[in-house]
Amino acid sequence: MLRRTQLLLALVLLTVSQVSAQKMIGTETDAQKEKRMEWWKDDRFGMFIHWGMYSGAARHEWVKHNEKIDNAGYQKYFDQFNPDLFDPQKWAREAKAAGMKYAVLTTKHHEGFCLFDSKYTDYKATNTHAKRDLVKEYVEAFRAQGLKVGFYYSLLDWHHPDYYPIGRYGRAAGRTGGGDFARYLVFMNAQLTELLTHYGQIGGIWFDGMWDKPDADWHLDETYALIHRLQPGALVGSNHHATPYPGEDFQIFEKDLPGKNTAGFNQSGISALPLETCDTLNDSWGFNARDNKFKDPKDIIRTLVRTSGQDANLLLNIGPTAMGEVPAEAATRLRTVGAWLSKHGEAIYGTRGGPISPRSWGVTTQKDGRIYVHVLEWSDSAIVLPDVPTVTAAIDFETGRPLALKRLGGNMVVQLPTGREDEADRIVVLRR
Ligand code: FHN
Repeated sequence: MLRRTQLLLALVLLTVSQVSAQKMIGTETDAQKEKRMEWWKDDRFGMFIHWGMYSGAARHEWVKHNEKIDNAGYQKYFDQFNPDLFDPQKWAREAKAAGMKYAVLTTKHHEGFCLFDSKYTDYKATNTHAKRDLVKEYVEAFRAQGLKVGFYYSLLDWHHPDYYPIGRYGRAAGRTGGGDFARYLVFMNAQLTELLTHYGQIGGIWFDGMWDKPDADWHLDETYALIHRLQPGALVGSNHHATPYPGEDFQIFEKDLPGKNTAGFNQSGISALPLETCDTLNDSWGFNARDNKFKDPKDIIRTLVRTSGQDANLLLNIGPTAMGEVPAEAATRLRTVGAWLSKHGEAIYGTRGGPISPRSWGVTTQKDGRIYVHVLEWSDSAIVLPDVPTVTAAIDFETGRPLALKRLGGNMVVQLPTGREDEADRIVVLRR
């Protein structure tokens, strides 16, 4: 009864506030929007964290769907959830050491379990052995390391009875045969209000799961307006795999570089919005004890370089164990990337995509009148680049030594440092 009254009250408050919020979004100029997003574009690299009850199953975050587990069968992961070793400061230190500048944590994934103390559900960490608001601890720890915090929120919900009609996935996840989707949206907006009012300044909300019911009326304009009203600075992105909707601030590509679709998720081309690629260190997002397909650190660095060259961010995932530990395979990879960034970060942070469009051999980034040519796959001793007439000199990033630069029929032929062909990235700085 109390929960119903709370939801009704939330509905009234939301409706009133959405009207003024919608007006506000409409008045933001392009320049204001660019300013709002500047920190995020400058940061370039963030940590994605998939953590929930599924981490206890240790068989992929989709275990409830994959193994057709109903609510009763899934209850044991709730009962067992006891992250004794959860030390968000450790996570934050790992993120910082990796050179990441912001983070996005799954506050609620498709299973419906909330890591935060929401008054609109009992299905939350505070009711488990954890007995703590884990989102609060994450926020405090990451902020203390100077990292911006963001929240992932799954629109799709395999647990909530009002997520009805059920969508494409989790059909055997034990939901009832009825429910009120309008009430679900009120619940969702009420939870988002909690997330945006209880934890201080939030970098952004990262939605997922709309692809489960792409044709449902999600009233996105209302939800987005709500977010922008509660936190005008927060960014909104949704991983719906389609062309972005009004009110979204950036476009997300999953497990692929912007515009590519090798993994089968991305159904749309590149829009005019700022871009982000999200990717995994192995094949899974949530902790999966059977998934040992961890990527070569060099390839991870190259993905970061290629996203920067496309003027995009990289949100790189860790899937901590149910106890709260970052798997060692993930931690070592993060440290390798961090060590590389500590030397080469100048050519990544604060840059924008370079004047030469991405090529099979690599990409360019640019900042402060310098062009960084990132040579990723090329073994010859010189490279041919389209001429950028303002360029006056080429320099080896690593040693600061000049490299030969010749102009030839509308191209620049640039000498490459030799003997370093195996490195993740050879950077040539072009000075103007
Ligand atoms: O189903 C989810 C998946 O578990 C994970 O959260 C990723 C992250 O981009 N998004 C969904 C798949 O598109």
